[in-house]
Amino acid sequence: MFYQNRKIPLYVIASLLFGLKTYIVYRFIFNIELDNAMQEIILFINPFVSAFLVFALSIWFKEKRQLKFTRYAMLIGSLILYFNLVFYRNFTDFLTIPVLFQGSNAADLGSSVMALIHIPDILLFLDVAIVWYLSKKYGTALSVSYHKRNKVLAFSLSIAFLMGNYILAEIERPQLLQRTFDREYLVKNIGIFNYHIYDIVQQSKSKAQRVFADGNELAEIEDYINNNTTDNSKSDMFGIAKDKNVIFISLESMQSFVINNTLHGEEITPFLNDLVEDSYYFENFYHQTEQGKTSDSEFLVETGLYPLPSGAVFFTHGQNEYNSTTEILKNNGYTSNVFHANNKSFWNRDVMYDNLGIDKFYDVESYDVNDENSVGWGLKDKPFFDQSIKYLEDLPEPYYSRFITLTNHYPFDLDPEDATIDKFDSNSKTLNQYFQTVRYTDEAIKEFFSDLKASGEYEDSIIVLMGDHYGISDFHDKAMAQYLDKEEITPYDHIQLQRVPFIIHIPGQDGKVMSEVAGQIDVKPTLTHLLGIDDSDDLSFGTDLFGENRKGYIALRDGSFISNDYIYTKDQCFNRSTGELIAAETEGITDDEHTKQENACQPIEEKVAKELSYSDQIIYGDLFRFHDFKNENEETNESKNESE
Ligand code: GP9
Ligand code: MN
Repeated sequence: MFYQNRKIPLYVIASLLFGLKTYIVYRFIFNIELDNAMQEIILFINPFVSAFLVFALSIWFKEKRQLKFTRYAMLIGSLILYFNLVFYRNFTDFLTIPVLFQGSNAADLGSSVMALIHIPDILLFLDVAIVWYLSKKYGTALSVSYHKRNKVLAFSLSIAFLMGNYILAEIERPQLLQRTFDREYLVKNIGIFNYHIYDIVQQSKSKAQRVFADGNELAEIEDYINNNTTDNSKSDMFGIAKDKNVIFISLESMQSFVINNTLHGEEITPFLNDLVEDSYYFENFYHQTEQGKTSDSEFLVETGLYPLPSGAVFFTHGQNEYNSTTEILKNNGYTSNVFHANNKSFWNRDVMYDNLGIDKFYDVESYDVNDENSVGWGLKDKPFFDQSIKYLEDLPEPYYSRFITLTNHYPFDLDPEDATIDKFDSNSKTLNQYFQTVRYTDEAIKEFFSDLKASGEYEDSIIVLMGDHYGISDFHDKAMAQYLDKEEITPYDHIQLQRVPFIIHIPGQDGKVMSEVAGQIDVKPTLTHLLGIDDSDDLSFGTDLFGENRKGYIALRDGSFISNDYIYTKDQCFNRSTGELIAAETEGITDDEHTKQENACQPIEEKVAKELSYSDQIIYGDLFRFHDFKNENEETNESKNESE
């Protein structure tokens, strides 16, 4: 018989069958988006890599056990895949440990689970049946008894395949594991099984930190916040926008250097330049995001806490207790929603938005997206706003609605017919194109403003615009220096380039240019202040931008800071207005220089480090579950208690 003469071991058969099945499920049942050939290749490779990794382990067992191991691994693997499939049919998302064990998602699924199971699904267990049958029929003829050397070889081979897969994935999506963009990306690149392992490791890490916290840490943090970052004074702006709708526009990758600036003698952002004339425009406003990019900026706005030094807090701590801007506004009569034409699981938004109390997320499903109206990351900003208006008009007022734009996203691709300014000419294609997509977004906002006016939404609203994070990284410093007409981009310039626009437009008011040092951490108290909401019991690290008693510095997530007088980064302390280096904190500096440095940056540097670590402690320990916020809504408390 074929098997007796030329044995194809069961673990190889299992790897091939299971790999093929997984691929078919990825490719034809999950709706995984593939943008290029590389992604196709990775998606094809990874099911076989994962399957081989598991089934090749069987060779370490005795011959009989090998078969048993293979059969059960096959069955368990198929069940995991199938559970994901059933979950996916309902939520277009993959299972995560928190979703599995707590929260409302799993409960929602319970009631509809029968509808999600289809009869032909039985075919997905065909390979299990085949392997089961073969192993029963041919028995140990299908097992192998390798020498130790060969076992090690097979194992090394499976690890080498895994590494190869990972390297390809890293090329395709740098920092895949650190940034944890999206579950779909992870599944697409490393496969569903490795994704589950990754998820388990991540969750256990944060669970352990949470378990050891008991809330005692909060007293000290509260003290710090009350003494340093709470400003109970009320400026004459307090309540100026009471009960108005809040339309908050997150400007993808928009940096301040494009505002009131020109390229080829033309304004880059003509509409925003006009808008800042009759708005409060904060020209020294810094983004404070890290790896979580857009989601980090949302986190800052919603919580007034700092995002984490690595990973995206939306992912790692999406189930924590927060006292969100949304919840505070909702307790003051607001409804809340987010408009963003991307898939809802990106940055774990679906889970996090629920947790923050957002009523409705108008994700990509709410939009008509086709080849003509999309570019790069998806729906272009103009049709995005255009299609959003109808939803906005129907919302119960007052509403707090956040819009997240997308076109001005790396790599800043744009259809030629949408480009209304010529590219820049430098060695950086990225920067060259950036000006065009920035201009496109500027035009989209202009159209949105006229639609808001035409639909009558404008009058009853305040419109807040904020850049989410930088768009042009250090990698393009040479081209950036060329554009800014500088010899080079120094560490001081680098910090100054982290400024993003922050514009508060209150219809009927003049506004003015505000020069104070400000950051995304300040958005929450500023908003509640304008809306006349008392948030004196909130625990967050920002201060009202119109208030008198500001903190006097803005901390960036890497410990750099901008104070009224200094800019500190990479162990260097600069004079903020001149950019002159005060003293480098290196060994061998003279005593005199050292004293200068100590008097200048060091006290703030210590404060910043302390503040960042307090914020991290709150998140890692999920400390707000030990605290009662006045504004907290009862429903959130109840559902939280259930899931404890
Ligand atoms: C994705 C969009 C862009 O939904 O917000 O994310 P980013 O890469 O900028 O964080
Ligand atoms: Mn972004």
